[in-house]
Amino acid sequence: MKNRHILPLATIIIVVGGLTAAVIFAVPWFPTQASVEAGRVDQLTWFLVIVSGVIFTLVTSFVVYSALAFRTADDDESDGPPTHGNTKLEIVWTVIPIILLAVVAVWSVVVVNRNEATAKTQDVVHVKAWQYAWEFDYPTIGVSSGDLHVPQGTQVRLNMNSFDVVHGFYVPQFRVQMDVVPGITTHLTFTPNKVGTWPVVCNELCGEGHSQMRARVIVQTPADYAAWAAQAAAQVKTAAAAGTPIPMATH
Ligand SMILES: [Cu+2]
Repeated sequence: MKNRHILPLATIIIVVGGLTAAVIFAVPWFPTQASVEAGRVDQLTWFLVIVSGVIFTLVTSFVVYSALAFRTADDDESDGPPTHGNTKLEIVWTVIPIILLAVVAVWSVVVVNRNEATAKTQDVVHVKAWQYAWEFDYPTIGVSSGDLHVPQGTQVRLNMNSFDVVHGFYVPQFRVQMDVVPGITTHLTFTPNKVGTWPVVCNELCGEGHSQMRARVIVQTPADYAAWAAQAAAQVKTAAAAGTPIPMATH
């Protein structure tokens, strides 16, 4: 590359790179990380975003600079010089994406394997989905709830069934999602690591009430969770003894 191109091109790269970095880093793109899985997913996502930002900066800068620096005069009708590619350049822009894609592929497999690994202790919850609601059943204590209560620090396994169409169980703060499909049982595991209340969102367009198909996941300390479970189980027992309908657990 000729020396006279270096300074203006470098200036454009710095300006475009600065703007790109500002958009990437100044905007809080991701919601809170509230599960062990979220950290792994976000690391991979950040890698993809930053690599994309670098490539975007280089391509945009070269295009902008070329359009400015190699513009012909308005009355120049002559053909450009004949060129037959540039083998070195083509090898570079083929090999670098191959390496990047290989890294992303291997990294993705590692993240999925670690996120789906079964822990020694799991809390199992049955999830029922229909147009347009969620229900969470706790088989060990015989309780049903409209909110998903889970203890902090224990892996949760969801066994999920749909009674009508395909729904999508998604908690943005956990960065995990799984379709809930009629006729089969699908599974999802996650380990909440932050106490708080997060939205459960249906993330599969399932009908006109799709956007209303929301619930809450309530992550509690193990002690608070045990207290909730005991209280909810007691309510069910009392109702069964009195012959009244079994209540949904309250929060
Ligand atoms: Cu749905």
